[in-house]
Amino acid sequence: MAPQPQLTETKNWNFHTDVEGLGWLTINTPNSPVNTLSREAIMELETLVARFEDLANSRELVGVILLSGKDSGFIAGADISEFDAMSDFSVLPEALKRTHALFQRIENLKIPVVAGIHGFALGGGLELALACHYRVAVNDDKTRIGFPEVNLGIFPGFGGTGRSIRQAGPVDAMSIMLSGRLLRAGAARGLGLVDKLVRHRDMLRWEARKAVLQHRKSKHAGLFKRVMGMGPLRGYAVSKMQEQVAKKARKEHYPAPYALIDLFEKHGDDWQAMIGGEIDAFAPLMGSDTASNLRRVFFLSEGLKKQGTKGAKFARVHVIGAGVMGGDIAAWCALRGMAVTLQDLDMDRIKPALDRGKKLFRKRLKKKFEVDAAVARLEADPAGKGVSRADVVIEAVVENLEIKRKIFAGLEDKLKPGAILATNTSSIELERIAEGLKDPARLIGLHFFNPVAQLPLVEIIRSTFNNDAEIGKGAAFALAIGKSPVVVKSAPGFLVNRVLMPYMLDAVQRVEAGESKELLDAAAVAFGMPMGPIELMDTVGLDVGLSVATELGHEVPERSKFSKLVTAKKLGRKSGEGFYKWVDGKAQKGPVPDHKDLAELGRALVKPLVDMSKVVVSEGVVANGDMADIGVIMGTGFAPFLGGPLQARKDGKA
Ligand code: 3H9
Repeated sequence: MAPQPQLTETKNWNFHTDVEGLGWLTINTPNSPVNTLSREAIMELETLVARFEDLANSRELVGVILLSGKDSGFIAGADISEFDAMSDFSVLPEALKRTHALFQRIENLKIPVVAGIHGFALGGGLELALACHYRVAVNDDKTRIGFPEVNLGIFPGFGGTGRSIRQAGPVDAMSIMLSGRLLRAGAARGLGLVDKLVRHRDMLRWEARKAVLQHRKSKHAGLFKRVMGMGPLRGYAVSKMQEQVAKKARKEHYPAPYALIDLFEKHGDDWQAMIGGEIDAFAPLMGSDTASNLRRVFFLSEGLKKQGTKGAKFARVHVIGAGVMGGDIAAWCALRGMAVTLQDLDMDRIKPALDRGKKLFRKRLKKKFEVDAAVARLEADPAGKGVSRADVVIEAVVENLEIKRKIFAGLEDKLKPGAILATNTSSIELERIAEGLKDPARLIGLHFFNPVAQLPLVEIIRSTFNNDAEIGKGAAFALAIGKSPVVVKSAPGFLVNRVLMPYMLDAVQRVEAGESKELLDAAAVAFGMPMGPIELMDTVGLDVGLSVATELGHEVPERSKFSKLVTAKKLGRKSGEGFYKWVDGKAQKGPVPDHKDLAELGRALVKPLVDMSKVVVSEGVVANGDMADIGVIMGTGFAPFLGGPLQARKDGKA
């Protein structure tokens, strides 16, 4: 009897067979821009897999091809919005066991199951793909493969720990899981996570079909890689991993990578035992405050992406001022694909910025032709010809009201209709700059942070003249260049400088009163800050710190050490000496004196920052506490595992 055509549709899946007896399984999560493995999707898949088992037994199915029904990508992982319910320990182990069993049944199917990957295959999505027998992926700019779980305070929980080790070997698999870094398809192929590459998405079905018909199996689960997990080598690998992880995160703040290393130490020689061990090690992580706060940070940063005028397009940017900020903003925009003109008084002033741009391109772009294209996109423009063609004009000259006003007066008539007009001022009220314009509503603030390439935040400064339209466009532009926008009222110090300054000044005063700067910096780091306040002041520059402090109304006595250092041009990192001496970009620190409770001292140190975060919310500088939390995390690096200063205060942690 000829096989009967099959068609099953559930909320998340579509399954049909074709005349060759191939089963096409497509995932399409309803009401979501990305596919996720929700509990519902997993339960539906259980029913489908039972069907595959029956059809395979009756030889009505030759193989199954798993694809995504969405352009956005393959599968973005388990559904993170369900995790709060899953952090209930009593349900979690059962849920994990059930998914483990399901993935094992897929692996045990007698017929080949092939995953066709385009776009994002992350976390649980990659784990499902790894339970298939063969993986084909599109080798383009959009495909990204990896395990971002550590960023959520957990590690892979659907069998990904063991299966990635089986495919890629322990060293590479652990490195991917511990770092959360995402791979391009070519790199994933190199490691064995992917078996075959195709150039375009429309070749995916064809290649996957071939793989099923030829009964191809992944060749990567080789003996060599299994051996690498064994014996004394593993002990060495474990100590190296611990060393690497310790450089980035403390165990008490981010337990997940440490728990994953422990799991590897116990079971790294047996990928199946590793999968089995996942369940017990996973549950406490999922229920931890760290994981809950990191989920909060994830959804808050997702929320930032929702801002901005939809469909706004930006192709050309003109930056005025080729100093550190202007030059680096211009280079960043060119890196992110914009055609940029950079204006300053003469070529001598522009050239260093172009050179820094080249360095950035070489660091961030892999291929020579990409670097060359970025270099070509960043153009010196001493005559300012780019203004009339630009979609965005950003002024980043010295903090001097008269000079800024003069520049803007000359710009207004030359601008393209609808172009954004912005200043990168960090201290001058926007209204005072805008006053001189024919249309003051046009000027917004786009406040970038130094170093531009490293800090994700851009404060979108709103003056009393602005309408939602200008602010929406500003936010859309920040997103277009890969930055995270937070809208902030034009008020002295905006958000980030306003909360940072009392924190840094309090630490400076403690040093002046005789406390050890090394101790204070170590205490802040023990609390969870990326850098201590004194090292930060040296990094920002003491002159900059002093001028922002003065603008914000803080009194810094002339006889203070701080003022004296500025007068003596000991400005911190950039001059080679500030509170610390600096050699090759590193603060030369003395030993940290003993202290009974570093973390407690750290809490006391960040208190002024936390208190000021509350004040800025009550003054309406940012829309609400969530915005303050995510803005402060992105602008200062404030301990993400605490969920932001206000969340930490609510939880009694700060
Ligand atoms: C995991 O898999 C654990 C397992 O090992 C074990 C579990 C027990 N869940 O960012 P976008 C939403 S952990 C729920 O604007 P993009 C997102 O919130 C998971 N929702 O698109 C947004 O919603 P809305 C490991 C998710 O193109 C919308 O989709 N995976 C999820 O800029 C669009 O997102 C990750 O950590 C999810 N997994 O970036 C990946 N993913 O429209 C997390 C996305 O309502 N996701 N949403 O605001 C990402 O990194 C990015 O979303 C992605 C796309 C790179 C995929």
